Amino acid sequence: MVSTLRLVHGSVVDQRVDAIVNAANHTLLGGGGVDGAIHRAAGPRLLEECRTLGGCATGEAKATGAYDITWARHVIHTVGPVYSASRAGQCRRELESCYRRSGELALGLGDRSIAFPAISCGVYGYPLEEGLEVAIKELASLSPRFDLVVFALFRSNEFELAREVADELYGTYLDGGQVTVRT
Ligand code: AR6
Repeated sequence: MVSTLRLVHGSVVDQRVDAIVNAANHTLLGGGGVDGAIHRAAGPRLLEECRTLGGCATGEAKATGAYDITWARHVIHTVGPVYSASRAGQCRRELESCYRRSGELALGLGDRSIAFPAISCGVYGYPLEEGLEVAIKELASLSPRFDLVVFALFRSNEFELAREVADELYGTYLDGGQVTVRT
């Protein structure tokens, strides 16, 4: 298939897309990591809207405006699993669901481009290689339905490992520091 998934070394907040996905927590009231960065960039009106949403379950997603992230139309807040080896299968299904539900929500709102962080791969402790593999498989299957899907890897080790995983799964080519995956 000719659709592409772009892997980028950088913050999801800096991607010029319609929908920016946030790796949030159940409260949707902000936190550290990428959640903190998105709230800082979007400004206090984001928190005001989040307060009206009544939280979010693991594996689900909810949409808000993007406010001071002026080029974006929506922030899609999703809650990844807190990793536990004794519930590994359930964690994987929940992580898959985060990517799928976020993508479907954005499509339903008319967004044509979307950028994702590596959900659960930071504070929530998902094993990095498997977390990236789940992400890349889910994003590759979403990509034909968007004009652009970006997977933004914030840390160097995440970006390098994501390139390797994408290369193994689909084959990749380097394009100005970005990796394009043909699915
Ligand atoms: N800017 C952009 N990306 C970042 C930043 C940043 N400042 N910091 C981390 N990342 P994480 P999780 C990347 O921990 O594991 C929050 O407190 C990071 O490298 O943000 O899903 C929430 O409120 C990784 O690729 O999210 C929750 O309580 C990705 O963002 C909890 O953390 C996800 O790492 C969620 O944990």
